[in-house]
Amino acid sequence: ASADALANTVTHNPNKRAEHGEASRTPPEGHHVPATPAATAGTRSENQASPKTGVPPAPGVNPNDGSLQRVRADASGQRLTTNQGVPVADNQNSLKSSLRGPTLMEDFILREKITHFDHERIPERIVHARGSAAHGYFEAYEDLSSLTRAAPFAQAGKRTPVFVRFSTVAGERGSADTVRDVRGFAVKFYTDEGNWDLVGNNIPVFFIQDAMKFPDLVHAVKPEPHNGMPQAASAHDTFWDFASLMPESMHMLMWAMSDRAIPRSLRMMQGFGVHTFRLVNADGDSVFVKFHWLPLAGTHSLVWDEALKVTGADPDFHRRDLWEAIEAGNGPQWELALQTFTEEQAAQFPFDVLDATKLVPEELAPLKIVGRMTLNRNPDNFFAETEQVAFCAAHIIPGIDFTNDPLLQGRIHSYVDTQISRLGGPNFHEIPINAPICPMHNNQRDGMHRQTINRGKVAYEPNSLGGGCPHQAGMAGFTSLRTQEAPEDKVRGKPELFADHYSQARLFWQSQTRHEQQHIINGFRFELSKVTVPAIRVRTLSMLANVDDALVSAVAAGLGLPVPAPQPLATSQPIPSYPPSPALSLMARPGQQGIATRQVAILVADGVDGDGVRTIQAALEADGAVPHIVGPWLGLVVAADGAPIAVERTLENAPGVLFDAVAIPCGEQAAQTLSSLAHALDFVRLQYRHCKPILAVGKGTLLLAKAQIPAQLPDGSPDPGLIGTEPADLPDALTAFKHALAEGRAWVRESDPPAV
Ligand code: HDD
Repeated sequence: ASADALANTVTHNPNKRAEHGEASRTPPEGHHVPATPAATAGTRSENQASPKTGVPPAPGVNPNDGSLQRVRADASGQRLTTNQGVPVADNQNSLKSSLRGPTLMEDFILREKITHFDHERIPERIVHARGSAAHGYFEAYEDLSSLTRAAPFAQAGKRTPVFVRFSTVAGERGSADTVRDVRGFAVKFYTDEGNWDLVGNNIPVFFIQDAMKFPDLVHAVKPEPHNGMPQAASAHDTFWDFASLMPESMHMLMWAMSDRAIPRSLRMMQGFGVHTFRLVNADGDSVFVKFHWLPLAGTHSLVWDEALKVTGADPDFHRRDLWEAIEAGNGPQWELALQTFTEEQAAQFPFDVLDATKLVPEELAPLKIVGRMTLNRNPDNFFAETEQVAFCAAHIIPGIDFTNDPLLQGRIHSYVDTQISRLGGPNFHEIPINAPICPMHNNQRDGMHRQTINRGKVAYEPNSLGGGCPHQAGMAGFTSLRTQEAPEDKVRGKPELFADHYSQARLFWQSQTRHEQQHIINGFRFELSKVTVPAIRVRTLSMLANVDDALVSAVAAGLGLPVPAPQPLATSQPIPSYPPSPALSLMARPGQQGIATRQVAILVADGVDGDGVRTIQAALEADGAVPHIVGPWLGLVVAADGAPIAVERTLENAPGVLFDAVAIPCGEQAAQTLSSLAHALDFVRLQYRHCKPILAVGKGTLLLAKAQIPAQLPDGSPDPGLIGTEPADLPDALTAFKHALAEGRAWVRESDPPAV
C-alpha cells in the first residue's frame, strides 16, 4: 500500500477542536463507527471457525455459556455511561468552575472514574503470580467406573469443560516467562458433580514434605526481603541456604536444575498432580493414583543461555506462544495418564507414597492413558478469567479423595484461605470463571460482593418451612473414604522412609542422557555461582556428593572448589537403589512428530532470491511451521527478480533467540548487506550456539562465514543441523532442514563453554 493510501485509512480524532473554549459547552457526540466482529470479540468465540482449519471449536469448549455469556459485555454501537448507566456527555474534561478554574468536588463522573481506576489492582498470588490460561475440554477415552465414580470418567467420549492456568512460581505478576522455575499446571474441571481442581506442576515431586515448611520455602525463594532482589530467580543466597539445609529438597533440585525448568513452550511440557490421591468407585473400593499429563507436542526445552536472552527479547514468550497457537487453531493437547496401585503394592515400594519428594517409577506402576485434554479457546478478558480464577487443592468431587500426604493436607486449607484476601471475601466462588456449571444450592449467605439473590426465608437445615430443602444428598453425595489408620498418639514427626533424601535424586540423574546431565551440571554451576556466601556453595556440594561423584566433581570444578565430604545422611536404614528409568528423560516421549507451530525466520534484504524465499515459505507452511520474514527494517525489500517482499519483523525487534530455526536464502547483494549488520551476525551466531537448525542457500552461506560459524563439527564430521545447499538442490535441502527442525536441536554441536 502506498503511503497516501495508508494515510487515508488512518482516522484522526474529529472532535479535538470541540474540547476547547466556548465549543466545549456543547460537546458533540463521540466519533463512532460500527465495530468489526474481531474488535468486539477479542478472541475467537465458540462459533467462529479456526482461521487455519475452518473448523469451529468443538462443543464443550466454554465452561458455561450460562455463567460466562451472562457477563460478557460488548460496547459496540453503545453510548458511554457511568456505572449507574447515566449517559456521559463529555469524557474529555473534568468539571471546572470556569475554563481556567479549579475542578469541582461535585464532578461525580470524574470521581467515579478515578475511584474505580484507583482500585483496579488486586493482590497478586503469593506464589504462581505470573500465569497464562485457556479454555478447553477433557475427553475420556473409556469408562473408568470400575476405578472411580468421578464424573469426567463416567463413559467413553464424555467431554468435560476445563480452564487451565500455567504459571511460574517465584516471579511477580509482570516477571518474564522463561526464567528457570517450576511451572504450575492447574486444571479446573467443570464436572456434573462440581468443580474438580487438579492443581499440579510440571515436575512430579516437591521440595518439601510437610506443609509446615511451605512458608519457609517461599520466603527463601522469593526476592530477598531487604532489597527485593532477585526477581523470578532461585539463584540467590536465601534459596540455596534453605535448600542446602533441607536435604529432602535434593530430588526436586535435580529436576529444577534440568531442562524441565526452562520449557520451550507451555504446550510442550508434562504436568503432574504430584501427590498420591485416591480413586474411589461407587462400591467404595479405592486405589491410589498419580496423575500425569503428557503433551502430544512432546517435551521440548530451551537452552539456558537462550532462556536468559529470551527473557529480554520477549518476556511474554510463553504467554504469546500459547495465545498464538490457540488463535491459529493449533490448540495444544495433553493425554491424561494414571498410575494406579493398591495399598498392598504401595507397602512394598521402597519409599512412602505419602512423601511428595518421591515419584513412583513407571517400572513399578505403568501409565494408563485414559483421556485427552484440548485447549482451544483463549480467555476474552485476562483479568476476569486468568487473574480471578481461584484454584484450590481442596476442590475434589465424588470418586476422588485425598491421602494423608502431609503436604497435601496443608494445601487443603491454604487455597481457600488465600482467595479470601486475594479476591476480597468468601463469595469468590460466584465469580463467573469459578462458578460450577452444575446446580449449586446451600444455606451459605451474605458476605462481601454477594451476587446471588437467594429467595425465601429459609437459610438453615433441617427446616420444615422450605420443605427440608436443600436436602443432603446422602450416599449420592461426596463421602470420604473410610480408612483404617493405625491408632497413633498425637505426634509432630515423619515416617522413617521420608528420611531417604538421595536415592531418587540419583535415579533421576542416572536416567538422563549425556546432554541432559551436562545441562544439570551447568544449572547447578550457574545458580551456585550467583550465591555470594561460599559456605552455602560448599553445603550444597556436600548434598550433591550423596547423589553422584561425576555430578559433584563437575559442579565443584565449575565453582573452583574441592569436592567436600558428603552431607551426613538422615537415616541409618539401607538406601534403596533403582534401575534407571528412561521415562524420566525429556527425550522419552517425543510426542507428535513434525514441525507444526515451529517458528522459523527467513532472513532477507534487497537482492534476495525471491523464488527461494517463496519456496522455503511454502515448504514450511505445508507442514504447519510458521515462517517469518525478518529483515533489517520494516516495509518492503526488493528481491533480485524485482518482486517486493514484505518484512514482518526486524532484526532489531525479533532477535534470533525467538525462532526455532533460521533459513538464509540465496542472493549475493542480500548476503552482503546482512553480513555487514551486527544484528544479523548475532542472529545466526545465537542460532548456532543454541544448536538450532540453519539452512543457507547459495550465497546465503556468506553470512555464516562472516559470522565465523564452523562448517563442520570439531572432529570434522558433518553438522546435522547445518544445511548448506545450492539453489538447484533447495527441495532436497528443505527436506533435510525440516527433518532437523523436527529433531529440535543438533546437540552434537554443543560445547561447554560455547565456542561460538
Ligand atoms: Fe500451591 C498456588 C501448585 C504446594 C499454597 N499452587 C498454586 C498454583 C499451583 C500450585 C499450580 C497456582 C494456581 C493458579 O494458577 O491460580 N502448590 C502446587 C503444587 C504443590 C503446592 C503442585 C505441591 C505438590 N501450595 C503448596 C503448599 C501450599 C500451597 C504446600 C501451602 C500450604 N499454592 C498455595 C497458595 C496459592 C498456590 C498460597 C497461591 C495462589 C493461590 O494458591 O491461589 O494457596
